[in-house]
Amino acid sequence: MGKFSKAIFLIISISTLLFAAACGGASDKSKSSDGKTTVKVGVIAWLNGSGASYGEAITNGLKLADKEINKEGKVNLKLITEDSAGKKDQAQSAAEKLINSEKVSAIIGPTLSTEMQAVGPIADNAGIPIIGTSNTAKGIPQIGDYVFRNSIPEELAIPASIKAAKEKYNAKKVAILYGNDDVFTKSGYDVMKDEAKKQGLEVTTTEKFQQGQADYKAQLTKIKSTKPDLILASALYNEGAVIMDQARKMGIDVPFVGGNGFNSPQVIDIAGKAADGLIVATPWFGGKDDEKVKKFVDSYKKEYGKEPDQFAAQAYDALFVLAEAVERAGSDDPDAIRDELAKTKDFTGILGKMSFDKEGDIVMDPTVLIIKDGKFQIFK
Ligand code: 1QQ
Repeated sequence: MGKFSKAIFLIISISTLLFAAACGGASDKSKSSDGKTTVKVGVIAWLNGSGASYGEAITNGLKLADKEINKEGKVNLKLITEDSAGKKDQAQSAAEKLINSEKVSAIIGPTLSTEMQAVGPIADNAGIPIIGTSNTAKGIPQIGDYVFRNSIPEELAIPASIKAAKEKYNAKKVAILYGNDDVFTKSGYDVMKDEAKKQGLEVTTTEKFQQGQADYKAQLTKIKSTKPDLILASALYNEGAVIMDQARKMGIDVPFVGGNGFNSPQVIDIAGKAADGLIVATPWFGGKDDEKVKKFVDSYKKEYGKEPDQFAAQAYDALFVLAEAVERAGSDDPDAIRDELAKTKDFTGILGKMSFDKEGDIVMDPTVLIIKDGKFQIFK
């Protein structure tokens, strides 16, 4: 090689090296042998304890979505799941492990708003996008730019169900009952209180309870004496179902309006007939005449031997939203994935059509359902 060609050779080699470095190791590593972008996704779910059915539905929905995405899609998502047991501290340690040791590029979860209030800031500070699929308290996506959710906030759901119940039963007076030691149940209460006022409903009494409480007779006796037309209750399914059971046994037969925590088939499993008359608003209705919904319900039943609930459906859609963002990003870079997630618009999943607003919150209309004859049905 002459001096000139040596110099050219050197320039070409250096530029090749510089180009490779600029492309970054992350995106190269993120391509599997079949050319698909491969991304590690952390999952934090409540899998043990009194609310384990929430986490079971969520992880079932995610596993089903993951199978379909990896089989048909253009990306490969590897789920790494951690149990939070519905506890803030455990959710926090799970997030730290997923971010620092597992080096995930995105997180789905955690289940409770109480947990997300602790985990959201950790993910946000680390620059890891996180999608809540079941958090409905106020202020969740506002935690930071990396925090999203595809669950309908209580601020949207509760006004819809109170309005429908008020109109149907010509209600004038409501009693309110809520858990005062959980971010979601308290947030639901705030909405119930404001909404009752807005809709001109008189609040006859406001009663509180704690998570894990077994006996609600004191609160229910008080409520019964005030003769409300409706009971607005903000509870997780375990407490909610016991409340309904005890209320019916005490001869309280007015309808209940509940928030997101009540929207679980567990309420029917635990309370049986006593769950009839519970009204909730939700983005999910499994009886919808829609090809995507039918296919999902069929595959879910085949895989897990039971009907999917709202928690399974929201988790399922969330993973597809993430998969599309990863596909557009074309890499496992968390910043690129976040930016693409933020652009999600008119995504059509089994919940219907959804977009993220500029804060990362869901834009979607809820459907009002009632439990009748032991089944969630459209409230008419
Ligand atoms: C929240 C909720 C719960 C009902 C999730 C299980 O909506 O904590 O925000």
